Amino acid sequence: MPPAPTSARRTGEQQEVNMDGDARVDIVWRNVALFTYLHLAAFYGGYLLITGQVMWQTFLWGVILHTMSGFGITAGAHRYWAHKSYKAVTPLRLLLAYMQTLAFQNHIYEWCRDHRVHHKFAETHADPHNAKRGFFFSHMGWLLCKKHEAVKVKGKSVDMSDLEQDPIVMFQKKYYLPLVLTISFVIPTIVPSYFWGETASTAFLFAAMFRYCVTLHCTWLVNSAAHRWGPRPYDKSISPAENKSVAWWAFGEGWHNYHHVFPWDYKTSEVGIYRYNFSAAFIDYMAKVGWAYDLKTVPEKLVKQRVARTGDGSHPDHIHAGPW
Ligand code: ST9
Ligand code: ZN
Ligand code: ZN
Repeated sequence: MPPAPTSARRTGEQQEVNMDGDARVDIVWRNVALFTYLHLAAFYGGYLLITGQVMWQTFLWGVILHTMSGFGITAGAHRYWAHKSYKAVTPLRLLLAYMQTLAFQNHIYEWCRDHRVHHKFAETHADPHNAKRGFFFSHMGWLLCKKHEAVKVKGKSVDMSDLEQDPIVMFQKKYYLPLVLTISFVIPTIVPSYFWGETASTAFLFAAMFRYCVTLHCTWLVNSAAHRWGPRPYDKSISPAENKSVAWWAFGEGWHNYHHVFPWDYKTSEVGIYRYNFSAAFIDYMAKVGWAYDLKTVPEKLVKQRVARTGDGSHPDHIHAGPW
C-alpha cells in the first residue's frame, strides 16, 4: 500500500500554521442570535429580581445552582479533568459531571480539549481564546466565530486519551444535548414552580437564564480580565496575572499567573497568600470526607525559586507586603 500523503501524516506539532499574524473573523450568526437572546432573557430575569418579583426561595435556588455549576467548572472540568490535579472516587466524579453539565459550557471533553490547547499554546492563534486578540474576543467573542485554523491543527497534538478512557466523560459527551437541556434548563425551571409555587416564566428567566449568564461571565473573566490586569509575581514574561476581583467572582480561579506557571496545583494558587479560593476549600472538604485524594501541590522551595528567577518583584517575598 502506498504511504499516506505527507500532509495527512503530519501531526499538529509539525504542521505549519499562522500562529501570530492577522486573523480572519468568520462570524457564526447562529451563536450571535443565541447569545443575544440569552442576554435579553437574563436582563429580564435580573429586572424581575431587583423589582422584587422573584420569590426568596427562587433567589436562593439560583444562588445554589450558580455555586454548583461554578464548582462543576472549577473543581470538575478545570482542576480535575483538564489538569488532573487530584484524584476522585466515582460518586464525586458523578457529582462533578452533573454540576459541569449544569454550567452548560460544552461537554467535559470539549471544555478540556480547548483548555489544554489554551495552556499549551497560550496567546497564539492556536489558543482558542487568545487574549492578544483583545478583551472582547478572549471574553466571549471566541464563541461567536469560527475557530482559527491553528486551534484545530495544533490542537491535534494535545493528548486526550485519558478522557477518552473515562466512561463518565464519554457518556456525557454522547448524550450531551438531552442532558444539558434537562439539567441546566428544565430542572432549574420545574423545581421552583413545583415546590414553592413560583411562576414557570420567572423560574426560567431567573434560575435558568439569569443564573446561567452570570456563571458564564464569571468564568469568561478568567480568560479576559485575568489575562490582562494584575501583578505577575511568578512569571513576568506571560500575560496571565494575579487578579483579586476575578478570584472572587470565579471561585479562586483569578490567581492566573501562578496557575499558568504551576498548572498541576489543585489550588491554582499559592497557599497561605491567597484568598477567595472557594474551589480549593471544596476540594479540601472532599478530601476530608475521603472523596478526593492525591491532591497535587508545588513545594514552597520551587515556588520561591521561580519567584526569584522570573517574577516581576510584586511577590510578598520580594516586597514584604504584597499588593493583596
Ligand atoms: C463556554 C466555555 O462558555 C467557557 C470556557 C472557559 C474556559 C475558562 C478557563 C479558565 C479556568 C477555569 C475558570 C473557571 C471559573 C468558573 C467560575 C464560575 C463561578 N483542539 O468547535 P468547532 C477541531 S461554552 C483540537 O465546531 P468551529 C475538532 O476536530 C458556552 N481540535 O469549530 C472539531 O471537531 P470535533 C456554551 C479542535 O466550526 C472541529 O475542529 N457553548 C479544537 O470553528 C470543529 O470544532 C457554546 O456557546 C481543539 N481545541 O466552531 C458553543 N477545537 O469537536 C460555542 C476544535 O467533532 N461553540 N477542534 O472533534 C461553537 O459553537 C463552536 O465551537 C464555534 C467554533 C462556533 C465557537
Ligand atoms: Zn489562562
Ligand atoms: Zn488551567
